[in-house]
Amino acid sequence: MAAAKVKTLHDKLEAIIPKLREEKKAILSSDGDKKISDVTIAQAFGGMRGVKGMICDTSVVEPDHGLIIRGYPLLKLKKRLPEEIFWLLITGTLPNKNELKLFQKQLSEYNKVPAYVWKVLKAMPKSSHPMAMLNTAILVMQNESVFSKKYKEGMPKTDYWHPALEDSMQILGTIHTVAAGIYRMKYKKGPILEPKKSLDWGANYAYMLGMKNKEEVYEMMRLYLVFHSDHEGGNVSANTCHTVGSALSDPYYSVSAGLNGLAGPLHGLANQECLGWILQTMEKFGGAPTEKQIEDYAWETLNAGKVIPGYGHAVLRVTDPRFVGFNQFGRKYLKDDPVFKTVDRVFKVVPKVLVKHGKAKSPWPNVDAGSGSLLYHYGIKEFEYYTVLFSVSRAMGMLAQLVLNRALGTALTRPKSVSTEWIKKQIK
Ligand code: CMX
Repeated sequence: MAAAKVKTLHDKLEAIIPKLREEKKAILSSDGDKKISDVTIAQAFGGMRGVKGMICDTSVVEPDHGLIIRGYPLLKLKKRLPEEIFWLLITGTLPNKNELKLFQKQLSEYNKVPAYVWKVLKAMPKSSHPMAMLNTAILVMQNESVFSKKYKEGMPKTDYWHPALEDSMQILGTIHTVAAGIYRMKYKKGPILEPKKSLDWGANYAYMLGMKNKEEVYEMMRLYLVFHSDHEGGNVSANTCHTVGSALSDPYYSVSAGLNGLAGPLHGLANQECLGWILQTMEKFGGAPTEKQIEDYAWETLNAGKVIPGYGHAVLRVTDPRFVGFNQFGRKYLKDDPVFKTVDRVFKVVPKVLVKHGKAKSPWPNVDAGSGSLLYHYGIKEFEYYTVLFSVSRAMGMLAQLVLNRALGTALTRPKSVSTEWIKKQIK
């Protein structure tokens, strides 16, 4: 019997896209006029929370279960490589061993960061936030976009996904090198390192950051990159990338735009704020605080009109499985670390405080509550950098969604806004 042909990611998509197009066409023609959502005035004023108005197939976030990637509850994927997750997000199935190997090889062929990127980064003010540096780097690389070039030359709509995938490979092939370079440049950690052929994508990122060369560190980094990869389509970064991409802006424009959203304190920046909050409690109480001290500090934060970072969520109503996964890792490898101990103790105290406070719809920890303590333990102490790590991972979800959207001819995003006057007339 002949051996099964090893498929590239491109081959695999080429085989499934016609079926996805047919499926969409059939649904629209038989049931296109069926209603899936109503919108209240409160939702229109309230960030459209809960309004079902877009399609995203890469993952779903169930309020009671958290992230499910293509049918896999997240914790079932915790031993997988980020490269496998990208493949899963975009195709709906995990790659087999040979497909993975070939994909890793192909991805590593896209690893050249153009020299002008480093020049631009070096020219930025020393005080620039590392997220501003990462987003600038991706935006300036727009110069490489094959999608833009092919669009200018003229290509049929059905072909959009080919150059979108190629740009995505280029972004994923370089984003970890750029992100690590930013870290080393900004925090004076020594020369910028190039990826090693022998390492996978996640391990390479840890290596290029200059983290200790050991399997435990690589395991943490892979876990971090898998856990942050996607969170369905409506969150600020994914939704922004989706909207910008719907105007047929290329993947560089779209991902950079999405990451600008991730840089907000209510979204990805919360992980920097969260570790800051943990360290403040430790500083205030001279080491890992007691449960009572944490409770007092939580109330002090809330009474000052601030949020407790890392807690609450727009969709989730249970402890985020991503927090659970990081917590399990922490208990295995760093249970005596004072920062990790504090995170663990905060988890015991803060949900009760938030319930008493009575505002947050979810008192439970989200992804950002625990991830920082792992990074801190392994030597990444500059916590304003943490959202960059989140970004390297989230680029996978945004790009997977974008390629699928170009393949399926997703329409230009254009919801209808209404004025307050219009609302007042409706009420009358
Ligand atoms: N601490 C204090 N108050 C909180 C809170 C928290 N952790 N979480 C929610 N609330 C408050 C809200 O500020 C809101 O107050 P107002 O009515 O005065 O505006 C009220 O509770 C209701 O909010 P909600 O419906 O429960 O939550 P939202 O969907 O509006 O916001 C989120 C969700 C994540 C922005 C919010 O829970 C928050 O600010 N958490 C802290 C920041 C954070 O951890 N962000 C990271 C989220 C994960 C990510 O995207 O990366």
